[in-house]
Amino acid sequence: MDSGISRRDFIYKCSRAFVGAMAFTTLSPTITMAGKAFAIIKKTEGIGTGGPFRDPPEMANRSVVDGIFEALMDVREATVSIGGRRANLFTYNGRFPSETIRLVRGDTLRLRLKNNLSKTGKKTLFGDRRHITNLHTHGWHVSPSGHSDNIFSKVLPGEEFKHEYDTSL
Ligand SMILES: [Cu+2]
Repeated sequence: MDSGISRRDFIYKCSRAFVGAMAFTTLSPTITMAGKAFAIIKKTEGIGTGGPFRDPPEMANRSVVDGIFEALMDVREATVSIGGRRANLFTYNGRFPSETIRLVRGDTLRLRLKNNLSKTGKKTLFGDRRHITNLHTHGWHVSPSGHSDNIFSKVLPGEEFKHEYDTSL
C-alpha cells in the first residue's frame, strides 16, 4: 500500500484522531458531522491545554418552512485553532468541529454537501483519493440509500450532493 505515510505517523495520527473524536463527541449531544476532519491534521506543534469545553454554535436554518431544515456544508481545507495551536484541516464551512444541526424528530433535513477540496494525487490511509468526500451519519433511523445516508456516494471536487434525510422513520 502506497499511502505516503509512515507507520509512526499513522499511529500518531490515529491516536490524535481518537482523542479528537472523544473530545468533540462529548462536546455536543446533538448532531455534529465533523467526521473525517479528524484524520487530516497536517501540522501541529504539540498539544495545548485549551480552554473550557463549549458547545459548537448552531447551524442556521435556511428554510422558512416548518419541519424542514436546509443548510449548506462546504467541505474545504482551513486553518483552525485547536488548544491554542494552528492546524490545517478538512472542515465543514471552515469550522472545527462543525456547527450543531438541531432538529426535531420528524423534520426533513436537506443538506447540500459541496466539495471545495483541491484536486490532489494524494491518497487516504484507505487508498481513496484525498479530494473525494461524502457525508455519513451514525445513530439515526434514516434510510441508508439514495440521497439519504448513502455511504457509497462520492463527491468529487467542484461537485455537490443534495442529501435529504427523513427523520420520521
Ligand atoms: Cu459509519
